[in-house]
Amino acid sequence: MSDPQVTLFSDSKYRGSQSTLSIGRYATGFGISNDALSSIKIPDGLKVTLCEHGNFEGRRCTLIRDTPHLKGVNDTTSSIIVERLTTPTVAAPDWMQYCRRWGPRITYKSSDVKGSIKSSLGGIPYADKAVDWIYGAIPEEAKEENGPTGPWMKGAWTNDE
Ligand SMILES: [Ca+2]
Repeated sequence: MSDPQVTLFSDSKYRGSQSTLSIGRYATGFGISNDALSSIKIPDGLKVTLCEHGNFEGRRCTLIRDTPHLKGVNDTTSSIIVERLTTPTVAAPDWMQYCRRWGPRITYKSSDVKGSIKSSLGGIPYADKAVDWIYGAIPEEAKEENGPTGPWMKGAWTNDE
C-alpha cells in the first residue's frame, strides 16, 4: 500500500497553491505559506490536527475528512500533525469536526440582551424586574456561544480566503 497523504490548499475548495504531507509532525512549515491554509483533502484513515501557532502551540482543530472550507480556522494554521486514525473511520461522528473557540466568536453583553428584552416588553410596569428575572432564567450556556459547532455550520466566514 502506498503511503497515505493529505493535500493542503491555500484557497478554499481545493484551489490555490498546494502541498502534500505524509504522516508526520510539521512544526514550522508544511509547503504552503504560514497562516494561508484554507482547504484540505484527507484520505480515510488519517487524522489531521491544525495548530494555531508553530511547534503545535495555540488552539487546535482536528479534522478527519475532506474539508473545502476551514471557516473558523481559515488562514490561521502554523503547524500540523498528520497521523493515523486509531478508531475505524466509519465510527467517526460528525462532531469530530468541531472547531469552536478558535476563530470568530460572538459574545453578547448582558446589558444588550436585557435591553432588547425590555424593548420587546414595550414598557409594561415592573419591566426592569421582569427582565432581570427572565435573563436570570436563561442558562449560562445560552448567553455565550460556547457549544461545539462544526465549521460547516458556521456562517461567519464568507470569503474564500
Ligand atoms: Ca488562504
